[in-house]
Amino acid sequence: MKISRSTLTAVLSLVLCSAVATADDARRSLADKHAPAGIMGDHLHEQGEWMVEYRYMNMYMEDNRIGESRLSDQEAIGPPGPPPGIVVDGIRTNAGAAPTQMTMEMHMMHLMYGASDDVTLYTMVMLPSLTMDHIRGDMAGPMRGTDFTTHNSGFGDTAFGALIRLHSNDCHDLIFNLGCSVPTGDIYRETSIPSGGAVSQPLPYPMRLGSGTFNARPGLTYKRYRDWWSGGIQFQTDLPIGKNYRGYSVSNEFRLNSWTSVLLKDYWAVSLRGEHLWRTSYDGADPATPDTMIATNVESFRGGYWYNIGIGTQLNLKGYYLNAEIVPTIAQDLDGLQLETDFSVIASISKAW
Ligand SMILES: [Cu+2]
Repeated sequence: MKISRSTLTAVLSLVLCSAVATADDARRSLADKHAPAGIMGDHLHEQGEWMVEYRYMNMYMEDNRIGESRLSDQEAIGPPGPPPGIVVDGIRTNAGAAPTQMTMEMHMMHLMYGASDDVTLYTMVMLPSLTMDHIRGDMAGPMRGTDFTTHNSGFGDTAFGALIRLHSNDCHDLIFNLGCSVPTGDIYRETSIPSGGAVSQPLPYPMRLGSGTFNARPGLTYKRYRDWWSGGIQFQTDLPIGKNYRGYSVSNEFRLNSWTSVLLKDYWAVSLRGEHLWRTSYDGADPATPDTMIATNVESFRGGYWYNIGIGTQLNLKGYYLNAEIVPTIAQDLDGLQLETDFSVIASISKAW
């Protein structure tokens, strides 16, 4: 017996999507039409449709960790010298200062355009605003234990790409993200705050606005719609290509997300998301960032594993789409000595026409 492809697709749709009573376009226009706020690249637009979105994120980090164990601020600068600082994984560091707290704030402008029903183009401009608090270490002499704050803000790297439909039927979407970023963010600025004006030094790695490299950002998203709920799985990467002009490349990043959204009303949904995040260490080194000074200068102290939970809500009201999430970090295992992540908040407002 010969079964045509369309018959097979129809039978599969009936089996897999039996709970979907509504037509696909109508179902996809309800409050769970986008994935939770922390997810990008999960949806397409129809040909000729535009979407503009403003997205805000703030990540809060406080206290140092070695692996999974927390250190006090005094422990992070080591016992009073000599020799100054502390040794972690065979590397002497934090002799100048130790970070104690950081906020990574990001404003994002996101534009999407349906080039065809199967290909949506997007670009995202990012404006990070980074603030880090520190305490001074042994190299500060009598100033040991005093605190100072550094700040940096401006344009970050700019992301763009194409979202390509690999497969869809009434209740499934499979979307490939052919994404990349260009190095529009500055990676070298000096500050004289730590030494009180006598010597200026470059801001350490996490205080820099961009990666300095072109990055490939491929990703794959599977989404499924049922009558009163929807869910998805996404694998998304961020992979620097080569090294930047300062002689290093940032972490390879891999994110594996899964989420479920439940419709409370057609215009209101709630969501729960789990995220595994892996980052590798930096490659190479900026020669102007001595390891002994501070742990944020150490290339091998950038990687690790994080597990985050996203608790979110979505509102689709009068043509405006509101999407917000609070994202506590549940578990983390950090390479070397780093600030731990406590939680993030992510919120966005978008409109399509
Ligand atoms: Cu969109």
